Amino acid sequence: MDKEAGKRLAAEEAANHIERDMTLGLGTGSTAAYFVDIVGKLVSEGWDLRGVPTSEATREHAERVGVEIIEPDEATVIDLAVDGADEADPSLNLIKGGGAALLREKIIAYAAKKFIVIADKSKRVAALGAFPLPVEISPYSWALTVAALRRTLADNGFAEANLELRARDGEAVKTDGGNLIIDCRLGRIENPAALEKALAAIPGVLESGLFCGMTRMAIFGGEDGITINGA
Ligand code: ABF
Repeated sequence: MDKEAGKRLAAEEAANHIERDMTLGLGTGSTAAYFVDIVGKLVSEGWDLRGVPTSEATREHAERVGVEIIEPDEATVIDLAVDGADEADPSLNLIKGGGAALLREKIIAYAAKKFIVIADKSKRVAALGAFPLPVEISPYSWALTVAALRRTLADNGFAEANLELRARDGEAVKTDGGNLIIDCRLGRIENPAALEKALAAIPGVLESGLFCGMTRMAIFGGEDGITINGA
C-alpha cells in the first residue's frame, strides 16, 4: 500500500466522527485534503456541514467541493477539527507546520471540541525532532526574534540547533497571514511540552509547530489498515 492509500484510509476513519450538523475545522496538507473531499461528499448528500479553513489552499478546496465556509473571524464554535501532521509521538504530541499553516492550524485545533490527527504511518515516531521544527514569527525585526529563538533553544539544550529562514526560489516564504517560518533542526526533543512553552514566551514568536496535549485521537493509515491512538 502506498502512502496515499494510508492517508485516505485515515481520513475515511476520521469521517466516522462527523455528525450530520457540525462546524468542522479543516486542516491543511495532502492528508487533510482527503478529509475535505469526504466532507464535500457528505454535503452533497444533504449533511449540514460547515468548514473553518486553516489556509487559503484549504478554503479554495472546500469551496470547490461545495462546503460552506465559516469565516475564521466569525467562527465561535468548532465541533471537530481534523488535520495532518509531520510527526506524532506515542503521547500524541505533534510537529506540524511543514505546510506553513501552523499558526492557523493551532488556533483551530485548540478551539475545537475534539481534534483528530490523520496521517500515514510514516509520521509515527518514538520521539519528535527528526523533522525540522517550524516556528512562525512576525516579520517585524525578525532577525532579533531569530536571535532570541537561538538563545532560548540553547537554554533548552539545543545549542547546536541549525536555524533556517524558509525560502523558495530565493524569496522568504510568507504564510497566509504574512509571517515568516524558521525551520529549526534540533534532533530528538526529550520534553516537547516544555520546549513549546519556552518558545511561546518569546516576543515575535507567533507559534511553534509543537502541538502538545491538544490531540484527542490520532489515526494512522498504512499497509495493515488503520491504527488508532486516543479516544
Ligand atoms: C499540515 O500539513 C501540516 O501541519 C503538516 O505540516 C502537513 C502534513 O502534510 P501532509 O498531510 O501532506 O503530509 O497538516
